[in-house]
Amino acid sequence: MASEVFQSCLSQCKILELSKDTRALKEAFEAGDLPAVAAKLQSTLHSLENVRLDIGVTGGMGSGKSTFVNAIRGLGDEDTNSACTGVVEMTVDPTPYPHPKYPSVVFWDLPGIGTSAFRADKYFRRVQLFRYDFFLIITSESFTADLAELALEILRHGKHFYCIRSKVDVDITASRSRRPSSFSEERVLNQIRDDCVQRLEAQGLRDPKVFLLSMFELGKYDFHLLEESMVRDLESHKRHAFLVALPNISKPTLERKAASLRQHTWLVATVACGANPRPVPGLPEVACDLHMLTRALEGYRHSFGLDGGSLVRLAEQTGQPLHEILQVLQGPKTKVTEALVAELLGQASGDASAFSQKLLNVPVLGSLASCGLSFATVYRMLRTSLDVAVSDAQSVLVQASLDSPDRKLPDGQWSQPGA
Ligand SMILES: Nc1nc2c(ncn2[C@@H]2O[C@H](COP(=O)(O)OP(=O)(O)O)[C@@H](O)[C@H]2O)c(=O)[nH]1
Ligand SMILES: [Mg+2]
Repeated sequence: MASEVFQSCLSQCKILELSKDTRALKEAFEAGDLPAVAAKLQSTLHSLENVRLDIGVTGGMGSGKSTFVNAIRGLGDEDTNSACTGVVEMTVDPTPYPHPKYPSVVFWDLPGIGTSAFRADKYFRRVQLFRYDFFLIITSESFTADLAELALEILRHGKHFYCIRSKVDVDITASRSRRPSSFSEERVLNQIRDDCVQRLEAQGLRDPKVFLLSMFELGKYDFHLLEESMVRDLESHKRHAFLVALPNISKPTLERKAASLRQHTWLVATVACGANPRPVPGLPEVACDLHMLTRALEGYRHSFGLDGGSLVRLAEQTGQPLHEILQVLQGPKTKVTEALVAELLGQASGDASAFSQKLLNVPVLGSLASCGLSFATVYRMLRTSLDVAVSDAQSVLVQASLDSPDRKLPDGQWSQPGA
């Protein structure tokens, strides 16, 4: 466990660059100056929590751009702050849609492409290309020359884009009903994918990737591949913001999110023990910032869709009674309080002292001897709470899919419940 923590410290190097003062941080660490380390990491955490991410959603008219902007934020088309959707293209100007829980992650619903006199450079001047971290280009039909031109223009500016072919549910339903004897879902999907790739190649794009989606069942088809690509291409601090904000629609998403938050526990534990530590009521040998830990645990509930608002929405979307969803939770069923955090710290302190002994033998952390037990207790409590949140999120998804067996998909994926 101790070496795992040390590894985790090292893997934070990229994140630490955010503090713009890595050398001072290293020196403070080596001198065992925990308050100095904590102060620097506090500003790192603050930057991580507030990092801005702008995602441009563009493509054909009526292709599902606005529906995607809603679904990726865990919203239905009729929820408050959802983008207007419908058979008529509604978006005239770029419209920002901040994530309801993480407002610095913004999805931009961009005007659709479909006029005869299209010019990619003009379009991007109008929507201000430089504003976006990356683009999603969506079409519900073949990729046209205009869409390929759009992609090439994005490339010219050194930005990433991802091509999405939407409404594949429609193709599958049609194929199943029209040609039932020879129907193969995989074959239909491969045909669509190959056609899209060929058309993009014919327009001069090299090795294009196309992701097949249904905006009505976002977790299905190629969503996990799309997510994997987007996450891989983002810088580390933006990657974390993006992952935390993703809707909890599939097991792979939950696992990626958990891995990113796990890397964070070290940062949170250091700051909680180093900045404003106070003895924990009923546990005087442990000193930490209970308020900060309460926020961290609330953050886990929100990110995994276990907070009251998300669970109520999920119950509405799936028709499952709320009390049945709540029954499967092992972790907190209501807002996290400081009293609960103190209780969890008490449970974690039982086996933390052996762990803190091991920690003291780890170079770097050994110099923080004065807070060894507090750090070990807090770290252990955070890791356990995170594991419980991940397991609760998985149970909730299974529970949410019970009522309608169609919702449960192979490969541990689920169709769309809320964020
Ligand atoms: N079957 C199906 N319909 C979709 C999908 N995505 C969007 N739609 C429908 O297509 C229409 C246009 O969607 P919208 O999001 O408004 O398209 P936009 O013009 O690109 O923003 C709406 O009636 C949506 O409900 C999808 O993946 N599958
Ligand atoms: Mg629209």
